[in-house]
Amino acid sequence: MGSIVIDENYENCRKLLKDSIGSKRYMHSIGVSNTAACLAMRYGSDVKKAYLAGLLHDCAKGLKDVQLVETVERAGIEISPLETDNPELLHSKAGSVVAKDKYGIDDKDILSAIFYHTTGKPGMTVLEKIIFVADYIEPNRTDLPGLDDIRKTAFVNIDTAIEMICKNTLDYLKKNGKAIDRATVDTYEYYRRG
Ligand code: DGI
Ligand code: FE
Ligand code: FE
Repeated sequence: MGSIVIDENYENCRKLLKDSIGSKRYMHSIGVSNTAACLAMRYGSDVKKAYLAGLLHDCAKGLKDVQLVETVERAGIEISPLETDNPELLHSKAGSVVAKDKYGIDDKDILSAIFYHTTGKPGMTVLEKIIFVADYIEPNRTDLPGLDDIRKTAFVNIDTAIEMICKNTLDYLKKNGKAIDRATVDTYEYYRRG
């Protein structure tokens, strides 16, 4: 770990995060970190890593579109035409860069969980799955279809929960005429097959 995450309760990290993403998004991040820690207990993953990945998963959310593009480009990460048209999708990839550069996170598992948290991907690691699911089910989330059922399922079979989340997201994107990223479809297809 780098210099910013030096104190036990990540006080520096929390202050920096709250200042850059605002209190509402900060509360969401706290919800994701606690939920991720619980899922890590259930699935035998590192609880502290899950907590920290959850806390920082949206750390790039305060960046403007041009900054998201710039951050991702600077790190040499390829940007698809769909991402160019929908730069908000880049907050996960940019988040892994920000977590490393600004928050001093070197842990590859944490960085990849942040990187893939929006679309997911086929064959996710346990920590990647945990952050993907915790983001959707954390206690501050409301008004999502079937949320109670997804919350319960997350602690029974996390792959089934991923399938349910992807289905909801795809339905939402179609209903609202939004562009669908290949990765979002691939994640659904992979976890649907079980
Ligand atoms: O950052 P959060 O709001 O906490 O959650 P997130 O990172 O999962 O982002 C959720 C948003 O991402 C949600 O509004 C749907 C959107 N999203 C997910 N997959 C796709 C997508 N948006 C587009 N345009 N295309 C996708 O494939
Ligand atoms: Fe996000
Ligand atoms: Fe989030």
